[in-house]
Amino acid sequence: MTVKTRVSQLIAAVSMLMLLTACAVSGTEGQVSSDPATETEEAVASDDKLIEVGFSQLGAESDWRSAHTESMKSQLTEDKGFRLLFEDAQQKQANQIMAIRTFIQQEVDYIVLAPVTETGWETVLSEAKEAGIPVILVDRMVDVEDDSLFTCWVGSDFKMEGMKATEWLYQYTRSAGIAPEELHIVNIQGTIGSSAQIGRSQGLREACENKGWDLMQEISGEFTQTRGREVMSSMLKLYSNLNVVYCENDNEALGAIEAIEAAGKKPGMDIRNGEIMVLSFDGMNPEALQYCAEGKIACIAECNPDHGKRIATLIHSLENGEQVEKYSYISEEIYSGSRDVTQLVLKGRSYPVTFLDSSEEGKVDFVTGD
Ligand code: GZL
Repeated sequence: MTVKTRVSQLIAAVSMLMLLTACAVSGTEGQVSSDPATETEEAVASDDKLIEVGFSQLGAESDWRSAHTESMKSQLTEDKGFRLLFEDAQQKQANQIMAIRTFIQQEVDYIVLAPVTETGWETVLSEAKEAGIPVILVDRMVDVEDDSLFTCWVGSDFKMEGMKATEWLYQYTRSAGIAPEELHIVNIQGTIGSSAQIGRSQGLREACENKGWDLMQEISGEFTQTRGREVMSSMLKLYSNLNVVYCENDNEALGAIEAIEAAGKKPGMDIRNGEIMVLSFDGMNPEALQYCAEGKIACIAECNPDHGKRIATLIHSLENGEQVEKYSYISEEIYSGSRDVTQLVLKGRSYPVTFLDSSEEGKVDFVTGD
C-alpha cells in the first residue's frame, strides 16, 4: 500500500469523523447537517410542537387504575402532539407533591393530577399557579378554597354512583318482598378521604337513613383485594346477621367473596336463605363482571376510567385559547345479571340497567335494557 493511499485514507477517515461529530452535536444523527445552527433551530422547532404534559398518577392499586393509566398514556402520545412525563405515586400524596414540583422545575406546559385524596393540595397547586403552569385534575377532586388553582376537572359523579347502587338494592329487595329492616349492611370503603370513597359512602349512608336499612359498620378496604378479604373476614366474625356487603370497588368485592367462601358462606342474591349479597363499583375487572353475570355480585355501578381522550381534547382546546368547561362528568352504566330491575329513576333521570349474560365460560355479553 503506497504512502499516498494511506494518507488519502487517513484524510477520508478524519473528514468522516468530523462530519459525524457535527451531526451528533446538533442532535440530528443520520442527517448530514450543512449548517449546525440551522439544524439546531429546526430540531428545537420540531420539539416545540410537542405539548409537554407532566402526569402525576396516584398509584396502581386496582384494575380500574391500570385501565385509567392506559387510557391516559394511549392518548397523550407524540403522534397526537404530546410529550408525556409520567409519575406513579404508589398511593402516597408526598410522592405526588414531589412529582408536581419536579414538573414545575422542568417547566412543563401542563400538569395533570389524579389526586389520591382531596385535602393538602393548596401549597403545591399555588406553586404551579405562580409558575404559570395550568393544572388539570382527573378522576378524583381536590378540596381547595380557591378553585382557580386548577383549570378544569374530568371524572365521575361518585355520589350518583352510590345512589345508583343503593336504588338498585331498594328496587330489587322491594320486588323480592324483603323488608328494609331485614337488611344488615357493612361498607368496605375505598381509600379514606378520596372522592370516590366520600361520594360512594355518602350515597349508602343517605339510602340507609331514608330506607331504614341497618348500616352496621364502615371500614376501609383501601380499594385492594387483599385488604377487602381481610376486612370482610373480620366483619363475618363480628356480625352473624351480615347479609349485604357494599364494596367500593371490584377488587375489594373479589376479596370479600374470597372471605365469604372461606367462611363456608355463599355470595348471592337469596339473602332470605343465608346468602350474602355483594354490591360493587367499577366494572373493569373481568372476573368481577363474570361474577356479576352469574349473580355472585348482585350489581356493579360502572366507574368509567376512559378519561384520556377528554383530557387530550381539553389540552388542545386550551392551547387554542378556547374556554373549557370547569367540570366534565363522564357517563356511566349500572350492571346486573338479574333482570328483576330494568331501570332506575334518580333526580328525574332514567338509567336503564345493562344486563350481563355469561353464555360461554369467561365471556360476558352486555345486553342493554332498551
Ligand atoms: C374512581 C377511582 C377509584 C376506583 C378504584 O374514579 O378513583 O380508585 O373506583 C380506584 O378502583 O382504585
